[in-house]
Amino acid sequence: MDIGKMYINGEWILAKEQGTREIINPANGEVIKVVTEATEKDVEEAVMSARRAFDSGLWSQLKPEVRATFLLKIAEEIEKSKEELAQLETINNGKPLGEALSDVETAADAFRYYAGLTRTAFGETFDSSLDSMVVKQAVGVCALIVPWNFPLQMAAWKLAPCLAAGNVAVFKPAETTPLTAIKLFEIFEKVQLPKGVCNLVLGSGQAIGDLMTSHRGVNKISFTGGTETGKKVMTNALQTMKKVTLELGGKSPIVVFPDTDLEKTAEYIMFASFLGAGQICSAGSRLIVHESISAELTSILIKHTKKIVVGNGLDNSVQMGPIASIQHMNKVLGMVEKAREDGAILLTGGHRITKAPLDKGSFIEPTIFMVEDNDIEIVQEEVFGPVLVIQTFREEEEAVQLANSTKYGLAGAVFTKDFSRAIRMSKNICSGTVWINKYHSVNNQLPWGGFNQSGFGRDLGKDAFNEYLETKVIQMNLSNDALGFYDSFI
Ligand code: TXE
Repeated sequence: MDIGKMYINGEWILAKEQGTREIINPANGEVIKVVTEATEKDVEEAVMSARRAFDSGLWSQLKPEVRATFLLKIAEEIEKSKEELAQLETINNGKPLGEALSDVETAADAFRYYAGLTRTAFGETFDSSLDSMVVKQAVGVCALIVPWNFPLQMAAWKLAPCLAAGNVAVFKPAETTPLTAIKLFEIFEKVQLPKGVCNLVLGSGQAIGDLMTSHRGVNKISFTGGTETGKKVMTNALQTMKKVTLELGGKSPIVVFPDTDLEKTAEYIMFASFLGAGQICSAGSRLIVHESISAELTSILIKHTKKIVVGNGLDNSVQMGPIASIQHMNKVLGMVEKAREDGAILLTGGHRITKAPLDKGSFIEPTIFMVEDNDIEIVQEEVFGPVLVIQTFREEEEAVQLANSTKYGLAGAVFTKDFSRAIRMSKNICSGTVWINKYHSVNNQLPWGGFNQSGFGRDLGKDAFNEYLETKVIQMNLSNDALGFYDSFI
């Protein structure tokens, strides 16, 4: 088996210390690839390669339309490799093929969208009395770190705006899901992205994350991952005052009022909670439902949740894949166990699936709890698995209070036919996105990120593009007059 390599300074290389890692298919536990595993020496080389590329201006000084052409070619190549990329994502992350295909389309669209924005890094000019201009320019070397739940899509969400704005990158996928990133870098090579502009390092966050986020040669960090890791990233970045974008965990509420169609709403709730086996930062993991409809909605949810087809994502009939790794499955099962100890009432699911052939993979039943105590771990902490907790409310104010009662603030949803209430609730829920009568719709044009401990800064939209730009003021002296400040010159 060929060892998967890193891409540094336009060359495919093995890690200097020859470490390797087995990449596992979470649907059956099989080794699908062995990849090289970086140490800090490799990160040093990658940052230096990026630094040289940025300082030479070979990318930042290209005309925007030329940079845009590269991005458009990348989008085209992603689309040409759509099937292969989706298959890789499914065998590496476990998500059903249909979800993987949609991720690939979103990734291609991100490169296309930011190709358009490349030409819009507008500054300002001020009238003759000021003789000044404000210009926008690339920030420099960006360390981009992504997790394992949307390996390709998040790579695109970070690399596309980074490159569009004229920056260069050192990119690290999650150590367990590097396969689509390797393929993406093959595309970069194919479209002849200049050497050193995008560098790929493969390795564990614990081993190389600290250097990536503290290196003096790095100017900006964009990180998506867990809140605790985000805090470490921020602490590291502090020493050299890097610009930081953090997209972290969530515990998103779904508030349901009695005036909704319960069957339709139930389907959205299941989609919110169980898409990606719940391993989505914006997963709707807390259902806050009006007490008058709680029993009926709960019984619809239980009935349909039991019918979710769980299995290998390569099988077209499958609706929910495995948990992305054994380690993470054990973490999720531990939280389920703790929830029971804490008094949450298990309504359905709650176990690892041990029936062959799923016993070889890391599969968990879609799980629903009813809870009364708002302070227990299963309500307050991100599970990042297919686990929904149900709480009830009487008054709208109580629903808002419950919705805003965790440390997170990434997303939320409200289901009601009352327009005024929908808007009022949207304004009152403290999160970066609020969906009304829908869930999980994300578009590359719309900024994506969180309030509170879900992070700060934004991926996507013009906001992300701007985060990869510095603002510079240039003031000009167009006269020949002397300054006249020191008497001795007069
Ligand atoms: O995340 P980590 P883990 C949440 C989710 C999950 C928890 C832990 O609740 O249960 O985080 O998951 C890299 N410096 N989310 O441990 O460690 C790591 O290599 C720099 C939500 O997998 O945050 C990977 O590339 N980087 C989240 C990336 O961080 C470091 C998605 C994410 O891994 C690092 C994933 C360090 N010191 C988990 N340590 C979301 N927002 O979608 C690790 N990494």
